Amino acid sequence: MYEQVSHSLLNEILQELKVESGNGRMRHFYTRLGANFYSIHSLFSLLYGERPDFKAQLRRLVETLAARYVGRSAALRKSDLAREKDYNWFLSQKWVGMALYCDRFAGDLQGLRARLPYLQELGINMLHIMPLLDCPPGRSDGGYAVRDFFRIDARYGSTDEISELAANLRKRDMLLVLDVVVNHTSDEHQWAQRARQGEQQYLDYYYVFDGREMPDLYEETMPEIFPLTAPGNFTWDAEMGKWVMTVFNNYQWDLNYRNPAVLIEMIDIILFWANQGADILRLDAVAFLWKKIGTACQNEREAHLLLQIMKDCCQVVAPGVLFIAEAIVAPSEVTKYFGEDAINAKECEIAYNATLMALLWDAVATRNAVLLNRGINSLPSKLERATWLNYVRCHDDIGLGFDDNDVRLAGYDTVKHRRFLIEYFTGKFPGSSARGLPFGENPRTGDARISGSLASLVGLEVALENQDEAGVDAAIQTILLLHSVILSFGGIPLLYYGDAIGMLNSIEYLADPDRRDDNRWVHRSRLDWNKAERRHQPGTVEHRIFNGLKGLIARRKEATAFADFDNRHLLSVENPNLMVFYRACQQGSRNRVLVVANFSVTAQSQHVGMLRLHGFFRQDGVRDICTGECAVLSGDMLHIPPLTCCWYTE
Ligand code: OTU
Repeated sequence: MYEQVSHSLLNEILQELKVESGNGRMRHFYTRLGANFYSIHSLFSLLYGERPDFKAQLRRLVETLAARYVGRSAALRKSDLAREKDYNWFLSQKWVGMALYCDRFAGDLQGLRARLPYLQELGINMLHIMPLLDCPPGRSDGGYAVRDFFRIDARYGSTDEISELAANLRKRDMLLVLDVVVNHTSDEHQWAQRARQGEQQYLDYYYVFDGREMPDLYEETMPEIFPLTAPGNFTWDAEMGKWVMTVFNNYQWDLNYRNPAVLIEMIDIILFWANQGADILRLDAVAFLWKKIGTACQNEREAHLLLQIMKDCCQVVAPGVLFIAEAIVAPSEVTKYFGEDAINAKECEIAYNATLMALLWDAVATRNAVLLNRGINSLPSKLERATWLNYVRCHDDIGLGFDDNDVRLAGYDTVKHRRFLIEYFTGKFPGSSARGLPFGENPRTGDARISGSLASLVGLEVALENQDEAGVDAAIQTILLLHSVILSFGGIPLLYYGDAIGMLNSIEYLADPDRRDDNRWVHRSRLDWNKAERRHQPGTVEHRIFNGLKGLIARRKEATAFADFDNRHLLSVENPNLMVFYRACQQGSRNRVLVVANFSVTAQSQHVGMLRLHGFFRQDGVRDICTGECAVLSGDMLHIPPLTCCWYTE
């Protein structure tokens, strides 16, 4: 019944819009719209059904989709069709990503294009360029305070160069990932400017209030994201004479998705970038999309409904394009961004695995895998056609977002353990050689996160300063160990640009008044290409890291068991320093890979009895994929060198 209503409404809208259904060019559009409209209509009704302009808004949405479909190039449409057939294409082990800043890595887009061979040398075939859109110079939050969603910042080049780059990448069989900042705009965006001038249409794009009554109600339950630099969640705008919701920095105005016009604008923006040739879009801060008094204003059901509409609309216009959910939220919440009660992702196909990231850092500090194993065990399973983005470091800080219950079960006091981690990574804990900085310390709650480059956090900076060779070795081993885990865990590994050559912290940002209060810039330094050149000189730190990673990446791509078909089996072993899991090939049990990671700084042994139970070590033992040698056994004990992760095959 409802489906019929949906269907006739769609026909009515199409007639009003006078888009000819007989038009051959629009054939796939109609098929896909027909297939997705029931869902789009239901979701749109749930969110906006009470509004008198409901039908007009829905019509506007369909019109937007039709216009963007018309604008999609023949090449991209062809790729859509191919990916619709090979719909699990992104679960393959062949993909390995890197996130980088265009300017910090290569100056501008031309420079970036010239550096693609460097990425290919390492084996990278998925390129996430950090946000490129036009932002006000000083107040940009590293690109996340967008002033114009349709124009890239002139410093990088022209907007056309993006589609050229995308086409170039396609020829190299590389994927392009771009950001869409869906939660907020810069206060200099024209919507914000027009709101300031009192235009009601644009005041309705944001959460704007005359007095403190509503902001105070919201504040009762909203946490602070940047408590030191941007306390509270509202900013007084003197020009407007009103309070505006600014969850992140005070110049980032939160969009109000209670207004369907905002959703339609954002879908239009998403499809615009899909049409520029992006293969994957990273949707920033998706947990924050819906605000409700009396809640933390994160992970609300409506935020999920919004993402579902965005996905459905993308299925209609650009079905080959995937979404990454950037939702740095509790483990129990994060898998919901794939969509619940489904097989295929109905929100985002890919989600940042912040849980694994934080757990890996816990293992580095504690030198054991106790919490890591617990945390992985309680990571809710994901949908079949969905995958993780596994990373060690990214442009943001490290949040210690473990499940408190897991922390307790691991035998720690939740408060004391987090304090230990902060002390460890800021180098205050006795014996720690980490050089991180506390980020977002909240004096009220005692919370803090951590900034710092991978190399500095694992002690490379300190070891180099002290000319401590063993320390250098341990730091390099740790870098390779962590990457070895994200390359074998299941999902798409995402490297962070400086990490492949061991870039240290850079304090350059302190000289820039616009950046000095945000210490995340300590790990967003300019890539030192002289240093990168040393990757070709055997014996250098750069060579050891780069070459090590390059080998791991190549081996990953060969191991079909590493494709992500929910084929990871975590094994419980007696040795608390080890994480042990195996990956089984989708077809049959042959070709399995056993992953054994030792987080201790000393060699560890593990009885192979249990591994035998799982069919490993049947006869002569197993072969190490990376070295080609057999596993080191003495009697029935398997030996794993310190800070090492081995990939064994039968
Ligand atoms: C994201 O961050 C971006 O990655 C940050 O670089 C931006 O500053 C922020 O959004 C605002 O656009 O929203 O869902 O430091 O982990 O703010 C999580 C905390 C986010 C970040 C968090 C994150």
